[in-house]
Amino acid sequence: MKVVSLDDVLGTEHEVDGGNWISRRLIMKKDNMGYSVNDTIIKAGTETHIWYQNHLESVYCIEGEGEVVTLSDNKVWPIKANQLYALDQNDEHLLRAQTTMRMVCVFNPALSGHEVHDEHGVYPVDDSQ
Ligand code: 9YT
Repeated sequence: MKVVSLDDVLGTEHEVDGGNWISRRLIMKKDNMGYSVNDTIIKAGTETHIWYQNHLESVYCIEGEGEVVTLSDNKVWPIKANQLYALDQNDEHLLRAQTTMRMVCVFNPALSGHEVHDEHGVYPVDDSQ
C-alpha cells in the first residue's frame, strides 16, 4: 500500500500546467493500478476544448461550478460540487468553469503523468512500458 499527499506532487514534474488548468497527478501509469488519478484545478472563466479519444475519464467536482457542452449534440450539462461526469463515449466536449473548479479525474488507461492536450484536446496513447 502507499499514501500520496498533494504536497508530494506540488512543484514536481507531475504538477502539469495546461494553461486553463493545473493537473496534479497523484496516481500514474508507473503505479500499475490500471487507471490514473489527478487532482485538477480548472481556472475560473476558462473554456477548454477536450476530446479524449484514447482514454475514458470520470471527473468528480469537489469545488466550484461550471458546465460541460457535449459537441455531438450541443447539450449543456451544468456541473457543480458533488457531481461526477463520465465521458463514457470518449465524448468531445467543452469544459467551461464559471468559478475555479477542483476536480478529481480518473483516467483509463492510466496517464504517464506528463500529458498535456494537443491542438485537438487529445492526450496521446502511451505505449511505453
Ligand atoms: C476536467 C478535465 O478534463 N480537465 C483537463 C485536465 C485533465 N483532466 C487532467 O489531466 O487532469
